Amino acid sequence: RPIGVFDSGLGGLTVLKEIIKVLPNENIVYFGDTARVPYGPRSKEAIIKYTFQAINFLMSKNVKAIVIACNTATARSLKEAQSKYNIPIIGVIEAGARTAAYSTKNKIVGVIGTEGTISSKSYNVEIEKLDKDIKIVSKACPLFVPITEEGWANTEVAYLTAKEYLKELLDQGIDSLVLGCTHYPILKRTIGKVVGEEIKLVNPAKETAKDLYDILGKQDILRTVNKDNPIYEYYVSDIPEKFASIGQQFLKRDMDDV
Ligand code: DGN
Repeated sequence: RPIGVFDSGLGGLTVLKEIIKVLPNENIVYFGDTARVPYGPRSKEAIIKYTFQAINFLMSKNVKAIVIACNTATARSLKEAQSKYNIPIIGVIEAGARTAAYSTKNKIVGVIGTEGTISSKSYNVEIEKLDKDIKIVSKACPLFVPITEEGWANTEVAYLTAKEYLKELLDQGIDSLVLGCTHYPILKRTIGKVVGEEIKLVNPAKETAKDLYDILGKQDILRTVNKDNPIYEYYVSDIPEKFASIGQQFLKRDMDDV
């Protein structure tokens, strides 16, 4: 049985990429809700509805576990999804918070994400569970999503946008920065230029992939025997052309099954 990966659009491919690195033998079904992206500015109720629809679709593909790769959907609907369905469902925020809490030395952590993720304070809640003394400085950076989708991640526009968004966080003396949105790892080089090498950039997808490995291992549902190549299937809720072309940059591998 495959693993299901759900995102509001194509950003979740950065998470898929990390999952494939850690679990190269697994079959995966990816669903991107491209008709309704972005989720960032939407209400909690709308996002719960969309997430349940996405999970129902993935369940119809007989998935054995689901990763909600979207930070906004994790922030708004993970708990509701976990209590409604009886297969393992994980999000990206707990793993990202854990990585940040362990990486910070001066206990000042920056978190960036969509408006929905930042206003939910989900990263704050998860980081504070691990260490109450960590100060969290957060900032919504909605323009990063269209900039990356335009293929402008390494341009002057991206650099100046990052400089403007991140100056408050730098003023507060953060030593770690959580890239709390699926698109932001694509901007890693540009963000790194703005914040400098001393600030650790945290990509929640990396630890999420390890969590998934542990969960599948514990339930004894890992696909360890690699007799055939794994199958990756991609589904989107709107026309697939943009997903296919830009998706390749996000995934840095060819997608034949869009
Ligand atoms: N996938 C979303 C997230 O990680 O929050 C970003 C895209 C969006 O829906 N705004």
